Amino acid sequence: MYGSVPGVCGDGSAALCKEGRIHCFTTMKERKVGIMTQMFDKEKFKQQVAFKVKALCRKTIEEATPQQIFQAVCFTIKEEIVDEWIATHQTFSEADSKIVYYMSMEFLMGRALGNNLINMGAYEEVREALEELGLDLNVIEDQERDYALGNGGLGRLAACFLDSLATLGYPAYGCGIRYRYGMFKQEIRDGYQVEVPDNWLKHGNPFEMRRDEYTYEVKFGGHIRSELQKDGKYRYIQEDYESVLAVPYDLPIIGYGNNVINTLRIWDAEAVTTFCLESFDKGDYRKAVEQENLAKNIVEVLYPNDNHYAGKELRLKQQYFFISASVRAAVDRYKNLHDGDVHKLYEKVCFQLNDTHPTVAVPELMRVLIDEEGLEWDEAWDITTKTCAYTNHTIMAEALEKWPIDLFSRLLPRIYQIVDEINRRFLIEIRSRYPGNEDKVEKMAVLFNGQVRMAYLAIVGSFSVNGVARLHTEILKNQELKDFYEMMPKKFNNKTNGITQRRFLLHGNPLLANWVTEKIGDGWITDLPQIAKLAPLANDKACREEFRRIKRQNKERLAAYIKEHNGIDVNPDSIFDVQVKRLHEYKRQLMNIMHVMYLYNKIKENPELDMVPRTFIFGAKAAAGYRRAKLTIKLINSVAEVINNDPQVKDRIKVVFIEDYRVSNAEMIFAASDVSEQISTASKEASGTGNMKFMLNGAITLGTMDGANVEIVEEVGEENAFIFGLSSDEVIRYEQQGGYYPMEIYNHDADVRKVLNQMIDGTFSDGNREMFRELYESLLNSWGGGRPDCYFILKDFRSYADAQKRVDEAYRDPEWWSKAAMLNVAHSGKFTSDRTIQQYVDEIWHLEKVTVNMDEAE
Ligand code: 26W
Repeated sequence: MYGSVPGVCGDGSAALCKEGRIHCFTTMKERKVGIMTQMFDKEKFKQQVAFKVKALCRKTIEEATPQQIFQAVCFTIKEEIVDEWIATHQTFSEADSKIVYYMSMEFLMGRALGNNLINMGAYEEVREALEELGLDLNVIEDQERDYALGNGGLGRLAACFLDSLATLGYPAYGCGIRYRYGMFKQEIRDGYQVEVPDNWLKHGNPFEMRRDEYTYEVKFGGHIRSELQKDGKYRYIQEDYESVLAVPYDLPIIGYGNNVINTLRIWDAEAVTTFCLESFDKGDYRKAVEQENLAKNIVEVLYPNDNHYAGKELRLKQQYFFISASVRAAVDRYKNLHDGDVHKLYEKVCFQLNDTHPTVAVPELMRVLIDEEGLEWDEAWDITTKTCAYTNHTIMAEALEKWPIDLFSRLLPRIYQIVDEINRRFLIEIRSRYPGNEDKVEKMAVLFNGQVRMAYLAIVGSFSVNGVARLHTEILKNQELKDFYEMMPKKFNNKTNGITQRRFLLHGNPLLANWVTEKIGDGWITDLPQIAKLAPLANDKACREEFRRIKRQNKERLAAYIKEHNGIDVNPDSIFDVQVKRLHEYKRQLMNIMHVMYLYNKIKENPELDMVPRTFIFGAKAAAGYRRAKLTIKLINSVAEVINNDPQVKDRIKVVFIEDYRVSNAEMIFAASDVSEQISTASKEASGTGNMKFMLNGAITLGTMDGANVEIVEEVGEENAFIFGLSSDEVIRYEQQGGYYPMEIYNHDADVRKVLNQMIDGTFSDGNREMFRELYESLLNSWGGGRPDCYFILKDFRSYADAQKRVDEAYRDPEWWSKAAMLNVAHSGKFTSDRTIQQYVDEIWHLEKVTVNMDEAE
């Protein structure tokens, strides 16, 4: 659109595609061999950026703000890739490829520009081009807001999966919601978290493409009238409903070096009334306003709850809204390619449900097949259960979605009828399998106690149920979903999570990435297990020295960030001990800060205490309504305030809370870390993915045998990690016994007692004894019901402190430390999301790779 003005790019050497658009990359033919090897025309690129700045903002490069330059660069890139994007979809259609639709309420994408440039293979070239214009690519990248359309692990996993799917050349759509406000921005005021709205679309999103032509109407509420037709079948008609339009916006997901560009489709809501003024004509002004509000509200904001089900009606609306649109778009696309016949849908379509949040896909697909396509129940059920697959991401009981039937049926009357029928038929199955065993019916029914149990609906409606780490899947099979596993063992499988090395090493840690490439070539970028070639280098003194120098530089980069954002001086020679993740009791940030308090007490008792200087770094957002989590943030900041300003500490300990932890600063934090705190109560963390990002960047895990930590230790060897604490079996056994007595530990362990007492004696709260009382009580008494210390913080404390002591001792030997850190990098190969995706493809999705040939596109 912007580049088609003749004469702007000028000298005729640029590639000209059919529409006469001028590319900064030379001919299509050369591009065939992959974007990596194409020729980048720096001068053309610079001219394009200058032209865009002029066309978009009526400015010259010199006059433009960094934000305007950012926009211009992104629009230039978008034009560069649009042919591949079109060609990719043509290839899918021509090959009649099977497509996976990754259905997710969350996509935590982070920033797009840097990643897009990397995957196009143009990062260095663009950096140089901008430099010649007097611009710094880092500064331009910093103009971009994170796409924070997710909470934490589950959302970021979805983003990593999209990157891997495109890079491996598998046909995929991400389907989600275009929230107006994503994850809130966190500000720390007086040590407390304050949530500030994230207006991420303030400057627009240069990479997105609105696709009006694929709009759907989604209906809510009203009632269902059934009508007997001539052929003896019933027709179900929803009446007196409210509705909204779902309008898709597409974002390109660029594969690394392969011309494949997949799509993340996020749905926006618009009022129907702006199109159809009928309501106004009839004087039904109220309804028109209501529909307007419905549209506005539905996509207004991401629910900032992680691992906690709140049961809000609007959340269910969000779920059905994006699922109905996505399911119908997928079915329509299939029909267009298959003469309108949906009987073999499952051969070409798979819906992967990212946790239970998209589970209404099961009854929605049934509705489409029965009500719109005229299929019989059994046919529709066969297709649905061959199309849907479900991933479980948590065993935390409070995360389980159970919708009250009255709410569910009022909002989704037809969907509820279908769920009711699914349940009725499933109960028959249970009773025939377990005659006379009504206990089983209670335990497994989809509808029970006035609630719709979404996880059970997802299991019954899917052909695959997977956990996200080996231990997690075993716990699902043997505990949480035992009855289902017993009845349908073949559905259950494990897919240990992974992360994309393209963002979390290549982009986030350029120094280490370049060094790795220097040593072993660049094969690791698309084949991470090759990174094992580094292992022998861990025995080479010179290599270790180089590795240490890189870590040191990354620590300096983070230290500068901390200085700028927190005003705290940290010592890059200290151990950077980092816990960054959502704040949750089971993740035990409280145990970490209690250990810091314990160390502080040791220094106060013995001012000459010999310890390696340590910088304890935290980053965490707490759900806005999660009081105890927010109080933990306050405690961390209060402890920081006291320790950082106590001259007696002599800088042996620093505590830093990094404000607004998010994907973009995470990339820098992982690169600078020495110790990776993965200290969840065993059995509670389904997998964890931060643990993998730290490992890839050469931090050593200090952790419990939980989630994917188990597999990390298996890869790197227990001698290259610091493992402590109860095992998941032990935790589960205690839980079955009704817990343990933390008061015994309090009574017998003077160090622990002192730390606990300091929570209520005002040491860290200017004499205020009440401020942290809730935390104290949660550990020792049954504050607000429930068991005291149900996350076993006191139980694990000694073992944790011992492991921390081992860290201190080990760090004194830089040769040992850098060797172990290098071995962590070298053994991280398993944890690429490329491996995870390949397993999903082989065992669940059964997709074929495509190659996008740009020669043919011409
Ligand atoms: C309904 C409220 C709600 C919101 C989010 C319930 C549950 C969630 C997510 C399932 C929480 C989540 O992000 N789980 C994390 O998923 C990661 C990816 O698989 C795992 O690595 C983490 O261990 C798990 O906590």
